[in-house]
Amino acid sequence: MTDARVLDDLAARLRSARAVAAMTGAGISAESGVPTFRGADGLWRTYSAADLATPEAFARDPDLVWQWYRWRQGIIGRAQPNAGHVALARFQSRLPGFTLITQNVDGLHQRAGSTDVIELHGNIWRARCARGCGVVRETRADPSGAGPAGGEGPLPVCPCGALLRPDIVWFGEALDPRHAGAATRAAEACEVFLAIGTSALVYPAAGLPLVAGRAGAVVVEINVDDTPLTPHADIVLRGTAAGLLPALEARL
Ligand code: BJW
Ligand code: ZN
Repeated sequence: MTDARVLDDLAARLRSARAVAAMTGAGISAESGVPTFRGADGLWRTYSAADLATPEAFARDPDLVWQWYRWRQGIIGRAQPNAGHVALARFQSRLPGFTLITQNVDGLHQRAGSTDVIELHGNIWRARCARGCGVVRETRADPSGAGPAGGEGPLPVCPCGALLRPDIVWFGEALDPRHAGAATRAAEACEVFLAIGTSALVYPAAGLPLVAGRAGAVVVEINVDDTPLTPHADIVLRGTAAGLLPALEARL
C-alpha cells in the first residue's frame, strides 16, 4: 500500500474506534529542538545517565544534577510545540475516547493544547521534596534557563529542610502508580495504540504497546527508525512525527 492508502486506512480505524491511546517519546519533541536521549545527538551520548538521572547521583552531587536540569529547562523553555504536538491535541477533540500518554517531561503537549496528559516520567517544571515529605513546587518556565532557585543560586530547599529535587522519574525509581495504572488501563482498553517517537527501550513504558497488542489493539509505530517494537507493530509509519501526525489528523 502507498503511504497515503496506509494513512487513509488508519484514519478510518481511528474514526471507528471507541478508544484510542497514543504514547509519545522524545522523538516528537526533536523537531522542536529538544534533544532526544539515545539518537546520534542524544543526551546519553554526552552525559552519563548514572551521573545525572538516578537517585544515587542526586545524593552524591545535587549541584551537578540541578545544573543539568536548569540547562535543559533553558532549552525546553525556548522551544515551541511543533505540528506533531498540535495534531495530537486535535486528535483529542476529534476522537471521544482518546488518551495521551507521554514519557516526555517537557510539557510541550500541554502547551499545544492537550489536556489530561498522563506524564509517566514526571515534569521538568516541577520540583519535589527529596526526602519524600510530599511537598511539590512548580518551577518557573524561565527562558533564561534559571531553575527553581534562580540561575546559579543556592539549591532549592523544602520547608521540611531537605533539598528539593526535579519531579522526574529516574532510573531505578518506580513510576507513580496512579499514572502507571491509568496508562495500563488505557492500553488494555484501546482499539488502536499509537507509539510515537520512542526507542521503546525503557520499561515499564515500553511494555504498554505490547499490553495493547495482547488485548487485541492495532499497534501503530510512528518513528524515523526501527525499534524493538517494530516487529510487534501491525502498522509501521516511517517518518517524522511532525510530518505524519498532521497528515493523519487531516484525514480524521
Ligand atoms: C523520531 C524523531 C522524529 C527521533 N519523529 N521519531 C538495568 C539497569 C538499570 C535499570 C534497568 C535495567 N534493566 C531494566 C531496568 C529498568 C529501567 C529500564 O527500562 N532500563 C532500560 C534502559 C534497560 N527502567 C526504570 O528504571 C524505570 N523504573 C523501574 O523500572 O522501576 C522499577 C521499580 C519498581 C518498584 C520500586 C522501585 C523500582 C524508570 C524509568 C525512568 C526513565 N526516566 C528517563 C528520564 C531521565 C532523565 C530526564 O528526562 O530528565 O525518561 S530515561 C529517558 O528515557 C527518559 C525518557 O522518557 C525515556 C525513554 O526515552 P524515549 O522517549 O524513547 O527517547 P529516546 O531518545 O530513547 O528515543 C527517541 C526515539 O525517537 C528514537 O527511536 C528515534 O528514532 C525517534 N525519533 N526523531 C519521530 N522527528
Ligand atoms: Zn520536604
